[in-house]
Formats: sequence, C-alpha cells, structure tokens
Amino acid sequence: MSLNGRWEFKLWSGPAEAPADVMRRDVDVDWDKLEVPGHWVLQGHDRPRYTNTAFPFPIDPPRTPDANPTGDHRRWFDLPDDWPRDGAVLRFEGVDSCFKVWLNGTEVGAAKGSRLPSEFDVGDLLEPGRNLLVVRVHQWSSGSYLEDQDMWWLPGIFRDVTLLSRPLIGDVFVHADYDHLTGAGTVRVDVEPSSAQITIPELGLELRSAETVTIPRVEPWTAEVPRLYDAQVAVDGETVELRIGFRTVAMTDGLLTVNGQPLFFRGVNRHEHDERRGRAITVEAMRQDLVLMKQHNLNAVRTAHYPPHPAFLDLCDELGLWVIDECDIETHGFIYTDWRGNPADDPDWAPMMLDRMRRMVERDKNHPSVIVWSLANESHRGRNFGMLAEWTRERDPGRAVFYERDRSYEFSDFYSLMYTPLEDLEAIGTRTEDVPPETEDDPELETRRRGLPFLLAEYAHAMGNGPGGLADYQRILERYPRLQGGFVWEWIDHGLLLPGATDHVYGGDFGERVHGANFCIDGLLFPDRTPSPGLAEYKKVIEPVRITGPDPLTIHNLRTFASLDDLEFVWSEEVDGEEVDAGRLEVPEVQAGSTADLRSPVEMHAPVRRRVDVAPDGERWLTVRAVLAKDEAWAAAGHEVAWAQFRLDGGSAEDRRGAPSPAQPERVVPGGVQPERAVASVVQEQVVPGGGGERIVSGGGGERIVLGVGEFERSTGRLVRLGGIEVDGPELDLWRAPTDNDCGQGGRNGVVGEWRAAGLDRLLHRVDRVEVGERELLVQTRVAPDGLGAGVRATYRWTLHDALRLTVDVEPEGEWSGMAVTPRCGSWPRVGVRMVVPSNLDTVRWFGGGPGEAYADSREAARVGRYTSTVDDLQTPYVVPQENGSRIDVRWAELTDAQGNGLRVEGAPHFQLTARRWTTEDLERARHRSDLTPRDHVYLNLDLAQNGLGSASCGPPATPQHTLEPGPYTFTLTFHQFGRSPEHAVGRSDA
Ligand code: IPT
Repeated sequence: MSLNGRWEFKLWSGPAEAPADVMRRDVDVDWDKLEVPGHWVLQGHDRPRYTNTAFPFPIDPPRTPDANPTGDHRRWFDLPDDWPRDGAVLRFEGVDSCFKVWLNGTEVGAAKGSRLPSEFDVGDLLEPGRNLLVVRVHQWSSGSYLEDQDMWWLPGIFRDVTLLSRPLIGDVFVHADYDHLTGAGTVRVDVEPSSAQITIPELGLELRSAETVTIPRVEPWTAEVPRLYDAQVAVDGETVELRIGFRTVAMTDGLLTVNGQPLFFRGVNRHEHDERRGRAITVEAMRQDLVLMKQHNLNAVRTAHYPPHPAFLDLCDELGLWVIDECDIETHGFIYTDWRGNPADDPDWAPMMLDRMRRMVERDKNHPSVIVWSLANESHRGRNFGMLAEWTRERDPGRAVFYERDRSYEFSDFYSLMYTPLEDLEAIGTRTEDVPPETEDDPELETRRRGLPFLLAEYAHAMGNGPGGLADYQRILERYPRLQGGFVWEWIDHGLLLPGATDHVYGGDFGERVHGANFCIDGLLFPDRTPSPGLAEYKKVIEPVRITGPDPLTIHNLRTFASLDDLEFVWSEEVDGEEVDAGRLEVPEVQAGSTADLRSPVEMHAPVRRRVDVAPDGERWLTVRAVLAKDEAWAAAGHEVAWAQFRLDGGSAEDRRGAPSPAQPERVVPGGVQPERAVASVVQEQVVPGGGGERIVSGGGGERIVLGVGEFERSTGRLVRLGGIEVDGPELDLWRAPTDNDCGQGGRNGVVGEWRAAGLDRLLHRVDRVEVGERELLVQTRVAPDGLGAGVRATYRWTLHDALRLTVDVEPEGEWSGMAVTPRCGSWPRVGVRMVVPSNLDTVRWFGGGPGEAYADSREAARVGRYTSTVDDLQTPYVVPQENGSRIDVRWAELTDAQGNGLRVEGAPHFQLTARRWTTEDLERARHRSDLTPRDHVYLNLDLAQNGLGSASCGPPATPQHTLEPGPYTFTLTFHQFGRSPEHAVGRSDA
C-alpha cells in the first residue's frame, strides 16, 4: 500500500523547538500540508541550499548544529479490512538525512542514509481502521558528513513510502551467467527461505533455491540488446517478480569484459534532478532521461553520486544501459580540514560506511544493468574503503569494484581520473603515465595499478556553453584499448524553479555566504530536460556507427555486440543545400567491430543528375544517414543514429563533415601568421557596369557618403543604411560574453582574466581616416582599450560590385601575445564585426552549418545545409546567460521581415553568425534568463572565427588548435539588400 500523497507537515528551526509529543494523536500542532515524496524546501518551507564541496555547517564530526531544520510529517491511513494480520513492513526508499518513525504513538525506529532504503517491522503495531504514521526528519545528522555530494541540500521524505504486507520472502539473489563461447546460460537463485519455488516460464525452468541449472542456449543481456527473461520466486502466500538478464562480468587481461567482450563506455554522470521536485523525481522523468540517453547514443550511466531511485535501474535493465552504481558516500568537505577527521580513514565510521555499501548492494544486486559497484565519490583515501571493497567482492563476485579518488587504486578494479587533459589521457592509453605519489614506494601496488584498465570517471564539464573538445577526447579514448570510455559531467543542470517562480535559482540567490554559485548548472540537459547543444555534439561524437567515404563508403560498426541489422542507411545529394537526389543503400550484414565497403551512390565530380534548375557550380554534398529501421522502446523507426557528409564538387573548405579521425582540418585561423594566410579566399572582382548604384557620391554638407545601396556617415565611415534598411555599421569586435568555460574554475585555467587584463572588454574605436575613392570607401581605425598600449589597426575597405563588399583588415599593434601586455593575452574571444539592424528582420535563413549552435571545438553536430530560424530561436537559453547561438561555416545568411524585405550577407567563403535581441554587454551582465530584455534592434556578430570553448570550468581549456590567437587577420563579407526597391540605389543622399 503506497503511503505517498498529501501529508501533514510542520517545520521547526531545530530539535529543541520540536515538540516531544509529536507522535500523539492529539498533539497540539497547526499542521500544514506537504506532498510526499517531496522536499519541504521546494514546497515553501525554508530554502534549498547549494554548496559544491563545503559543508553548510561547522566541520565537527559527528556533531550537527543546533540550527537543524526539523520537519514533522504525519499521515493518517486506513488499513483495508482484508489486510493480512501477520506481519507488515514499513519501507522508506529515501529520506534526507535522518529520521525517526512512530506508528500509532509507538516509536518504530530511526534511520540514516539518505539515498538508501530503510525498513521497519510494524506488523504488531497496525490497528484495524485508522492508523497514524508520524515521521520526524532532521536535515543534518552524522550522516551528512558522508553526504557531501556536489548538489542541493534537499531534506525530506523524497522517495516512496510503502506499507508491505506479510513479506515472507526475505532475500533473493539471482546469479545468471552467459558463456559467450558456447551460448549457454547458467542460473542460480539464492532465496530465503530456501523452500521457495523459482520458475522461468520462457525457458520452461523450475528450480529450487541455490540450485544451478545450465541452459544450452539463451539470449544474453547487453546494453545493446537488453534481453530479459521473466521469472517468479514464490512461497505460499507471496510471489516476487524478477527479470533475469544472462551476462558475465569479468576482469580479463586487464580489461573489463562482459560476455567475453571488452566494453567501451559512452557514458554520463547522472544526478537525480527535477526543476520543481528536486530529487523527488518521477518515474516519467526517469524514463525520459533514459530515452534521451538512448536517443543520443549513450550506453552507460554512473549514478553520481548515490544509488538512484530503484525504478531507474528497472528502466536501465529494460532499455539497455551499463550502470556504475555508486554508494551514497562523499566526504568532499574535509578538504577544508586538509582531510583531518575524514571518515574514510576512521574506524569509528567503518560500520556506517559498510552499512551504506550493504544496503546498496542488497537493494540493487538483481539488476543485470548494474555491472560495477562504486564505493564512493571524492572521499580521499582510507582503510574503510578496503573493508567496503572486501565485503562487496565476497558478497558479489560477479561484478567489478570502482573507486576513483584513492590514487593507489588498491581497492579498485580500475584506474580512473577526472577532467584529465588530453596529453595525460594519451599517456595513460600507452601506459606511460607518471607514477602517482601514492604508489611511488610500493612497486607491487604500482605494477597492479599500471595493469588496470582506465575509466574517465568525469570529463567534459558541461557547464554553460560547452563542453568543447569532446571529439578530441573521443579520438584518444577510442584509440587505446586500455581506455574503456568516459562519463561526461553531467547529465542535467540542477537549476530549481521555486513555487511561483519563472527563473531558475542556483547558489547565492538567497544571499547565502557560503555557496557553490552556478557550479551545479553543468548538464547536457537544461533543467526542464531540453537537450542542450552539448548533448547534440556528444551524440554525434559517440555515434556507434561511423561512415567514411565517399568512395568507397565505409560503414564501421563500433558496437560491441550487435550487428547493424536494426539500421537502415539512406543517402541524399544536395546542391547548395537543396536535395536533388536520394535513395537507400544496400548494406550487407556488418558484425560488431567490423566494416563494410560500399560503392558511392553518386558519381564524384559528375554533373548533377535529375535536376537542371540548380546551379551547375553549386556546392554538391552527399549526406549518408543511419536510421532505425523499426520502432525501438526508446525511439521510433526513422530515428537518426549516425550520419556523415561528403563534399562532391571538389570544393575546398570542410569537404568531409561528420567523419571521424584523422584530425579535422584546422578550424580556427591560427594567429601570428601572415595576413595572406589568414585571408579567407577573396571573391573575384566583378564590377557591375553602368546604371545606378556603382558611383560614390558625397552627400550634401559632406555628412553622408553613398556607395550603391550603402549609405555611410561621412565623419566616421560607419554604414548607416543599406537600401531601405537602417543599420549601424559593422565595426570590429573582439569580445564575447564570457562563458563559464572562459571563466574557468576559481580563476584557474580560465582565459577571461587575461582577456580583461588586456582590455578586450572595453575596446574603444577611433577613426583615423575616411577616404572616398572610385567605387570604394576606406576607413582606417584604431581599436584599443583605455590605459593600455596594445591595440589593433582595423581597416574597413568597402567596394562596390554587384553588391557592397567589405574587407576588414586587422593588424595588432604592440604585443598581444608577447611580453608587453601584462599578463600575457594568449587568445582573443572572437575576430569579426558587430552590426545593428532593425528588430523586424527576425527571420533568419542561412546556408552553412546547422541547425544548432557550434564553435571551433564543438562543431561535429553541425552539418552543411539550408536552415530557417527566427532570431529568438537562435538563442540557446543557458540558465546563466553567456555567449551562445553561433552558427558556423555560414556561406550566406538572410535576415528578412514579415514582408520579405531584408538583407543578405555572404562570406568569402564562410563566416560565423550570431544574431540576438540584446547586446553582448547585456548578455554579460545578466545572471538569470529574466535579466535579458529584448531591445528594439537585432544585434549581429559576423565573425571570421571565435575562440574554442574548452571545458575549463572544471578541466582543460581549449586546445592550442582551437585557440584563436591574437594576430593579423583579414576577412571579407558582402552585403545585399533585397525586397522593397532601395531608395538609395541612384546614389542620392538624404543629408
Ligand atoms: C567533481 C565531483 O566529483 C563532481 O561531483 C562535481 O563536483 C564535479 O567535480 C564538478 O562539477 S570533483 C572535482 C575536484 C574534479
């Protein structure tokens, strides 16, 4: 019987204030109402609190502060008439952090261990008819010292409460192995009491407890094909339903294997989070998480950093994910005592730690998806971990054991690190990594450690805009067998919506003195479970099928077990983004780990077939996509799993998109090179002869200059009109609204410090010369910050051809990357121009990379095509506003109003496009989404390049390859005005 629902509730400031007689039916309390499961701090009582590592109370283990919010919960329930008389158990799936229970006035017991189940025998206390259950929950307890995970502190009865009748079956432990050499399955089920009958109907099996039976042929369970067999365990009066998955986990030749095959994790760290419900997450939200993971090619979850709601693991069994199940232990806050008093190394804490490990293993041991037990997160070293590992291995020899933070790895089956730089990862791959201090004096332990497989427990910190560098990581992870994959940090932003609020809160929003700010807004999903661009990128980077080509087209099956029979391969040929031909590919069976070569469906360098109305010299692309051939539990037929694009017309830039290593061509124009090398290829001169539009006319009073459709301010050389459209001229822009990854973690690794020191956030423009020539306007400027000597010379050369062409020449002066600027400024946020246009130009069409946002080191998911959006939809709504929304490799873009009037910008060949209703400065100032108010204009950034994103908010910055170095650059953009006939085409000046 579920006891979830609306309970009575009363919050006290601490145990001292809470009434001693709360268990009495007639206690004098003015009860409020509270939804259970739920956290009182998310239902209008007190406030949630976020810290990353700091304990929000003095570190004095095991003591708690007097100010210990205490919530009394009370629920009346009617016992059904047919409720069996003999025996009942009251079960709590999770209560944060410590609670005491009374039933009908009698104390039943108390428990700790927030993300673990607790059961109480209550059979003799139940009464016919009305019963009263009272639960007192304290926010802080000795348990809190073991629960310092990087997340909101959310007290309460946050998981289900159930009354179970007559549980007669005490324990069930399924051991179901798979022999990959013979295809046989072996099953043994240990049950208390041993009199139980076990049946697996589909296999026609009936067995007794502890009996081992071998089945000559079974279908194994893997995350790729999650085959489950229903089973029942029955005693007279009770039946337990089970789902058995046959699989064998082993450490073989220094690798983690399942069913004989080394695994490769394309993983993510998942906290339980719901923007309104906190960790009182619903089964629908759990399913949504898993469906999204499957749809985005993920195959593994680390349940960071505690055992999840049990239904989550049922879903993992069913949908197919490898799970590292992590115990509810993290003592991170002891870094502030330099680990003095850390429970991990204190025998007094051993029973409590072991209790947590046992409760997790006992609860989750029958899930085939769980293949690794994790002892804890971020709790330093200690003897207690040895005890936990030993108990676990003995109780369950059928799984591996993991712990990352003890750098001797004495108790772990894996070597593991977090946020590892690429060079270090490469060294680990080749087993040439440095000896950690922890094993320096112990050659035996060091030999053991070096023999272990490696898991990247956390990487690619997905805070704000990012992570950058996923593809770089993947290339290394896939290259070395020792590297068995990684887990991105993390799945979902922990932004919370408090009752009535429309904006997400994070640390510091309540004026707390100690908080972790927005460090928990670091997920691949936004708080409302909308995928962020980072997830789209991850999906592409970890696709389990790679397509290289174009002739032959090679299909690589990167799966571990399954063939590609569930997929269908379709292709299309596009010219300038328009489909001209399409079809299906005949793909033979491709077994896991192998490849198949196919003839390209289109002829290379051949004239376009079928359609004659497309430009013969247009860009020709072949797109090949692998899609689901039939419906799966997690996606419908047609769902795209993998894709690749190949340029067919022999064009230069970006001629193979979506294909894997070898390294992609260098994307960011490297700094420090000669201008010629940095110049994007210059469009052929093509002066339109005769007629209006090509002459330059000085305006009356010398205030305006007209060049074709362009009208410029005489004194500044700024473009003010493009035909009928009022604009404010493109001007050099080197700044962007710093991303979390630009800022780095606590000033470490971040680039913003040096950007600001170099004055990039306060550049001033000075016009030195405006020179009007024949069909040409030259504007020379110097752009520099106050107080500093370094700057850049920016020269704008406008020329009139069939349209208005702008070439911007950027020449640094003084030393940007040398010694003269203090500190050294090693990168620029962007190189491009910004420009203001009317707000009604709100439809954006472009040909280039899309559909989503992309940056130099997060661009694998962008494919070349034609896209339409609105200015509003181009924004990525990061919880903490920051630079976002860039579209990459844009050949041309058009901004139009509702009547179809607008302007068109062309690159030579490409530019990076950003358009928004607020300025970069607005974006930089905003701390929450609601701080952004649309202005009356649209602000465009047309960039040659931007600096990569990196993941320095907790990890390495953008690699040198993706770093936009200060240096000389030249780029060209062409502007057209279209629609309403341009009034200025004849060169008339308004002025
Ligand atoms: C690492 C933690 O394990 C994780 O909980 C989270 O805090 C993450 O960092 C950053 O968001 S710990 C860090 C010292 C690498």
